Amino acid sequence: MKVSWDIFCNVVDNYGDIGVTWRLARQLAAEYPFAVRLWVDDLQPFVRLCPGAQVDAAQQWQEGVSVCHWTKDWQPTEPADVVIESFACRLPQAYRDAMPQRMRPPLWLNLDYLSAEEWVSGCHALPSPQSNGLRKIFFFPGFRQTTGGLLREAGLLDQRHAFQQDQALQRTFLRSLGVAPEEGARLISLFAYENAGLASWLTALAADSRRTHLLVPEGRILGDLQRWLGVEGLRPGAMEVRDSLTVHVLPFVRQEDYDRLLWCCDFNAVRGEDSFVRAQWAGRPFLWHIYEQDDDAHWVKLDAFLDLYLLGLSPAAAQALRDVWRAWNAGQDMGQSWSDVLQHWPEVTRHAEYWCQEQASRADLAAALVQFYRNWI
Ligand code: TRH
Repeated sequence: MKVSWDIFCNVVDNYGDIGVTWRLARQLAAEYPFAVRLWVDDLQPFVRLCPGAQVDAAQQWQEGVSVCHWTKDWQPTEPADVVIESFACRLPQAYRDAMPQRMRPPLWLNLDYLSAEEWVSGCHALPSPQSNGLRKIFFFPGFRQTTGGLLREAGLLDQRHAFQQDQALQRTFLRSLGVAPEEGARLISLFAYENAGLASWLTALAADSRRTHLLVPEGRILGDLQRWLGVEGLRPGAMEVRDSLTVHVLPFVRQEDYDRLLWCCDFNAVRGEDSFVRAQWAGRPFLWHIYEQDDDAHWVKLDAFLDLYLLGLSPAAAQALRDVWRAWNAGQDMGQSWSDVLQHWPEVTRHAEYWCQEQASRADLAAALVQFYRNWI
């Protein structure tokens, strides 16, 4: 009998909750002899990441994962050997009650949000007693040896490397998205929340001596983009040119193709949690639009990541990156900080690959979860 895993995902908003849990579920099913069920309470965003999926199926098989619609009228279900509630979502009461009834109660884990803050190391893998008599383990992804690591599929970096070496493959991929970049142009992808700083960045790119192609998957940033361009109703396939800047609006693509997009680009603007990690595996410099939290808690998270990420850069390059990231997240003028980053372009590009390799030298999140389970039984 295969070891069974249940992963619960409550979609709060955007794509991050399902993005992370779907990626984890797929990896566990593909790389280990496990039976994996993913319970999702909203299938709409799932279908965007996995376009072959059905939005109204109570249960469906996708890439070896049994994807189940988690509805309010919960039907009695035998709990799995390992139960993961993601981002502190609340398991159905009947399921919680059934967990201690199993002959061997499940390993119960809460998969937490990603943060580079130091306290994460101290809280990772700590148990907490629950009302059903079981203990729940708080499992934290992270960037340090003392955390649960980052999601990274087997062979991901080899695939990425092969793709980045193959110009023809990249051109074919970009053509499939309707993009044919000019020789020597800089490629930048842009995935972000609404951002008042965008206009100043676009102005700097348009005035640059080097051409830029800006590739923008449709999403929340389109309003700011339209305002700067002075157009309305931008749709995937739209292309606009302003001096040195060519803007392409792309469709929202499946998760694997989003990786390829990041791999093609010289610089990636990403957001949230999952695209933030994928940009790091792309080995290219990037800009993170962090998910805003109450009481400005996200600034602490942003600085904690920068403190780690910038280690090893020259003081001037580190300052340039810190300034551009802070300006972007404050929605402030990007002109000066972007021009400072351009001054250090070779160094920040080398550093992105160095950071990627350093992070990849640690166990990935799925491997860390599996090891934790094996130690626990
Ligand atoms: O969508 P997000 O803003 O999700 C956020 C964050 O996860 C945040 O931490 C969380 O608290 C909040 O949701 C509720 O950003 P994120 O995490 O990058 O997720 C986007 C997903 O969409 C990711 O898996 C990549 C994927 N994606 C595609 O598959 N195709 C695309 O074309 C694009 C642009 C993204």
